[in-house]
Amino acid sequence: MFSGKEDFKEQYLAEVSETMAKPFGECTRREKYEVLAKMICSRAAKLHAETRLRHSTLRRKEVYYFSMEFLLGRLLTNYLINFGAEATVRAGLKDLGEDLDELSRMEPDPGLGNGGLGRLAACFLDSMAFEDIAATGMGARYRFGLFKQKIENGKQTEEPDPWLVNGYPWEIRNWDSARQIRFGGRVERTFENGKISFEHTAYQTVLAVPYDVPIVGYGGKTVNMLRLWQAEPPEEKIDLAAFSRGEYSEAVRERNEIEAITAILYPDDTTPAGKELRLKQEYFLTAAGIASIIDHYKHQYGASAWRAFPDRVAIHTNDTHPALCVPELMRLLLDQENLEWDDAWDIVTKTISFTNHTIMPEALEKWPIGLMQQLLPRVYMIIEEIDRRYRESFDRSLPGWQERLSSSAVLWDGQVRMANLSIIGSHSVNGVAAIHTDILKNDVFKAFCHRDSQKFNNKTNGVSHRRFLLESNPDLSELITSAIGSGWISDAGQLENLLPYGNDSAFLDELEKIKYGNKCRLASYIKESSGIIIDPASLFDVQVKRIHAYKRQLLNIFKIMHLYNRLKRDPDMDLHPHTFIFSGKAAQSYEFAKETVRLIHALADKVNSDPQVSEKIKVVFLENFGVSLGQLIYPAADISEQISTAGKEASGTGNMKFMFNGAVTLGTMDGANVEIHELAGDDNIFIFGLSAREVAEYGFRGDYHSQDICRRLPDLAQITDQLVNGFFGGQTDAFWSIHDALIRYNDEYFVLADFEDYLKTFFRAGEAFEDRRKWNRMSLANIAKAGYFTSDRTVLQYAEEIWNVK
Ligand code: GL9
Repeated sequence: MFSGKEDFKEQYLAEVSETMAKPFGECTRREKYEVLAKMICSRAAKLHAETRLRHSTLRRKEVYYFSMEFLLGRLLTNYLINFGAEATVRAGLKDLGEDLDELSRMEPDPGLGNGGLGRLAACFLDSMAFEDIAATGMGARYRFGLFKQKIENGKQTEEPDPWLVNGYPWEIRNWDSARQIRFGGRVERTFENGKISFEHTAYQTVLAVPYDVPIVGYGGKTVNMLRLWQAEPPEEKIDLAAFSRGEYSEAVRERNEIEAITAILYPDDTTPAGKELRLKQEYFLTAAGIASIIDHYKHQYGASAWRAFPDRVAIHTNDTHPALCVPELMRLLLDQENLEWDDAWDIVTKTISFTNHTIMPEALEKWPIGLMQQLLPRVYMIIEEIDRRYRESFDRSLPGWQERLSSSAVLWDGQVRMANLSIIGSHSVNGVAAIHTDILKNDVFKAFCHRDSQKFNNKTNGVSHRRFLLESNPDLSELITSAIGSGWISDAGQLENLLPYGNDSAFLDELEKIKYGNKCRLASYIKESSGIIIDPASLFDVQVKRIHAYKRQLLNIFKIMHLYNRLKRDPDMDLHPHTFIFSGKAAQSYEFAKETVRLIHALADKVNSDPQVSEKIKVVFLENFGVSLGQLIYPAADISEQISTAGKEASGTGNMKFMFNGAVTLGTMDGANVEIHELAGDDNIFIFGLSAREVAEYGFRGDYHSQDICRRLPDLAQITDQLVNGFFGGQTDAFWSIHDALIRYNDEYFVLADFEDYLKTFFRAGEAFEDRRKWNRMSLANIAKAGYFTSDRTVLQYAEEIWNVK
């Protein structure tokens, strides 16, 4: 990319004066960032053109990854690393009196997702480019990403995230590839020459304009694309008559209505949005993406080569949000390309595949039939026909068929069930960790599995170890490379070669020193951002993820309350100093989660301001969790808290990011923790709590009584009392909703049931930490075994076993 730092400086300075029209010295840091990013982006764009040409010459099968969420994180440093230009640029900038990390912080971190699901999609893009898979991401360009979290008086408040105010240097607006999307209107059947056709009239037209973001694979050879679609009104959409009457807002009403489609990301992932706008967003992405695929295909292979479509194109739907890919692809094949139903259906089901990401029942999307009919009349007709044919084909000879049919049909009880539509319309359905896939097969989607077990498969999640280790933890990466060479960067499995270093005390000391350095880095961020001073020599016990009842931040809080109570009774208690670090957003309308955030702050106030305990324990909540903050936190953790109720966390991916950075997991047998346990081995992880089976059995038997546990454990009773007895201030400050969830409503997530074992296991981990040698060896074992959790492995499995891409 640059022949050396002098070459870089020359090109960069020329670029600065050309685009900013002022000398380098007069530019703000943000401007300097912007020019650099634009420069890298245009090189990436050029390589994208080359990649496309190469892939199309080789007739590579193309993968389209549809996702309503992509959490890309910042791109500058990542792309410099991928182009092999980081050191050169860093050195050149230094000569110019600038610092790459400071410039990089000027980049907005686009919050186009809620959490794990969105970040997974971004990791997949990274790995697909690295593996030279011809892949395109299809997403939405929300003007406002996930809200910015601010804490005011100990409570979460939400502020808009206008990430685009200064423009986004990584995108290329591609107006000439815009599509027209239709909403509403009427559909009439007409007969002509013995053939039915469907005429759609009185609809509203929305323009879908793609913004393309280049996705640079490590090594810089493959550059793919993420297409973010933006909704825009067609130019003529302004009511001039209203305008001249002085009714300005009426004049632009429809424009605004259309722009609203991609104005904001839905912040709730597990509550049914129940919003017409959300359905519009989903169809908007789906229809724009499918139309562009069809056009590209026709351009490439002609307008009659449909039979070969599934051999050349794979469409993957990330959760049910893009489930309308199924009827939309049917619609185009039937109405536009004039295929017969059976042929079209064969193509659709061979092309589309589907990943389920959660078993939380409230996240299984459903839409009222009336809404679907009114908003998408033709698409609804197709869904109805899919449902009719599914019912017709259902085997009614086996006992219990009625129940199986009723749970698996698409239309039920006045609703369109999107998961069922996705499953029926796909050739592959996968879960995201072994235990999750088992639950899908044996429970949530049992009826389907009974019919067609072949369809179901597991693809355990992975994360980009290049972003979350190589980029986020440069010192550790250097140590690893000095020991085993740099092969691990492109083949994470090679991290296993670190295992012999478990007996090398110099190496282990170095590992500890690096962790300490990362903890210092986080400690200074904490001091700057919250004023709290923490001791980098203390054990960093970290839980960062969305705030949710099933993820049980509450269990962690109760553990800290327990420590507080004990230290008050016995200030000389033998306890290595601990810093408890939390970070995560609560969905805007999720009251319980917001109360949890308030509780963490109330506890932090109490603990940190009490000199009797604050020598031993500190509690910190870091505001506004996101990809960038995560990259600072994961490398600094000693303990990774993964304590969801068994059976509830589909996989988790934070657990993997911690593991790559040598944190030791304290967790339940849930999601991918099960596989972490298997790989790291019993000695290198701390497992506690009910198993998924035990949780489920309590459910069948109905014999869990949370109050019995409080009766048995006076310490725990004291803690639940403290939620409401004035411990945290007056009655207005009490945490009644949390107290009631546990005591009155019988603790749905088994917080109290798991408390005792959690605490015991926590103390075991603390003891292990005191033996530095032993701990460092555990940490190393985790790094060495983390290779399995690279998203490189995951996307290769998708490619081979689902997409059939060589
Ligand atoms: C999630 C699961 O809850 C996680 O366990 C899983 O690791 C990820 C990725 O597969 O998917 N499903 C889901 O709806 N979210 C997940 O994180 N939610 C968000 O992304 C907010």
